[in-house]
This record gives sequence, C-alpha cells and structure tokens, in this order.
Amino acid sequence: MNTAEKALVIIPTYNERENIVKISKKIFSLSYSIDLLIVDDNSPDGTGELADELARQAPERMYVLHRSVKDGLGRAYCCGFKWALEHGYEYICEMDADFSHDPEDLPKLIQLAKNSDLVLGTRYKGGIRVINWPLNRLILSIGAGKYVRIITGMPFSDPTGGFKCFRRNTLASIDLDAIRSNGYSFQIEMTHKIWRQGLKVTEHPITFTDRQNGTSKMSFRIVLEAVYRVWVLLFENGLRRRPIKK
Ligand SMILES: Nc1nc2c(ncn2[C@@H]2O[C@H](COP(=O)(O)OP(=O)(O)O)[C@@H](O)[C@H]2O)c(=O)[nH]1
Ligand SMILES: [Mg+2]
Repeated sequence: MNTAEKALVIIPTYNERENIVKISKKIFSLSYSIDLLIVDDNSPDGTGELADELARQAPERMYVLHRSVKDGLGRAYCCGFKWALEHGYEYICEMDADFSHDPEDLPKLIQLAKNSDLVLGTRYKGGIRVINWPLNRLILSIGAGKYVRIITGMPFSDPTGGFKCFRRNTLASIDLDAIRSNGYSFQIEMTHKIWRQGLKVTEHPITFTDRQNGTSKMSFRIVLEAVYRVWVLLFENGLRRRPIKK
C-alpha cells in the first residue's frame, strides 16, 4: 500500500484479555488493510503480554506500547497518536477493545476521512442505535451530548463517543501535550480543538453494542471530569461558541 494511504487503529487496553485475540483477528480480516496499535497500561490480567505474543505473529501489522501504570484513556491515546505520527500513518482511528464498536465500520470511517479532517462515529444522529445498555447509562450519554452542545456550541450528537478517524494533519495540528482531559472528556476536548479550528468534521451513524466480555472502566470520577472540563473549554476559548472563520 502507498504510504500516503497507511491506516492504523489504536486500541487502548486495560484488562481486555478476553477481547484482544478476537478483535485483532477481526481487524486483520477486514477488506481494507489496517494496522493495529495496542496501548496497554500494564493490565494485571496479562493483556499486554498476550498482545506482544499476537504482535509477534503479525509482524508489520500489529504493535504494542506498554505503559507502566493505569493512567487513563486520554493519555494512552495521546501516546498512541504520537507513535502513529512518527510512523507515517495517514488515517488514525480510535476504537474500544470490547466490540462495542464494530470493526466492520472501520473501512467506512476511513473512506469518509478521505474528504474530511475528522470522522466521528455517532450513536445518536437520526435515531438512537445503542444495544444492551442500561437505561441510566443511555440517558447519561445522550444527556452528555446535549450538555456539551449547550455549553460549547459544538453541534455534534455524540461528542463522548470513542469511534473516530483522524487525518494525520488534523492530529499534527494539535498540541497533544496540552490535552488535559483523560476520561470521556478527552473525546470532547479533542473534537472541540478540531472543530474550533474550522476543520471539517463528518458524523457517521454507527451502532454501539454493550460489551459482552470484561468490565467497563467508566466511573463517577470520569463523569465529574467531563462535567467540569466542558466549562474549562468554554472559558479557555474566551466564551466563543463557534469555529474560527478561515
Ligand atoms: N490503556 C488504557 N486503556 C484504558 C483505560 N481506561 C479504559 N481503557 C480502555 O479504553 C476502552 C474504553 O473503555 P471501556 O471500559 O470500554 O469504557 P466504556 O465503553 O465507556 O464502558 C477499552 O478498550 C478499555 O480497555 C486506561 O486507563 N488505560
Ligand atoms: Mg467500551
């Protein structure tokens, strides 16, 4: 494949041993050639070692970064983004390890990114496409989207979603060391930085299915961080609620 077309999916992992073999196989079976980068935070269940073993079986397709302690989704992704930029990838996707995001959607996200700076997988545009989530989690997630929109003006239906595709130049335009959010607000902050620059953001409908294996790392702290970080974004941007005009 032409290096200008190289695509990568980054999966942060913490205790995802039950998912990692299946998800890597699935990614490598897709029609579009997509490399895989796992960023593991020293998972006690041995996800990191298992990922190393899988990477040995898939040279030049699968890579693993190891961090010494659990340090949050945002920092794991930033570490992965820097690696992706250093290694010449043009399309850089985010995805959970737990099959909540369907790997079959990856080629479509990448295809849309050819005419866009960022593609967001959305669960809520044109209807609600979430399977097996408890009602309270669904209400929280939809409510978070409305909260973000009201406060920041950012008009996307699912700003906390974690199934996305960035163009290389989009990531390169962001100072990754200045990203301070770490939980779900990380997703909001990244999209906000891109949208505020006036870059092109495309939403693509996806169906989200609750995980069948392993446990969610969602916590009350992560929700509180998001509630507060959205206000920080508004104030940092001088209360402006629109993209900068180019
Ligand atoms: N490396 C790393 N991965 C994390 C961390 N927290 C969550 N993850 C991973 O990020 C993805 C999303 O987390 P998940 O628990 O599925 O959140 P949920 O889908 O919102 O319930 C999964 O692949 C997790 O294993 C973390 O602190 N470090
Ligand atoms: Mg998940």
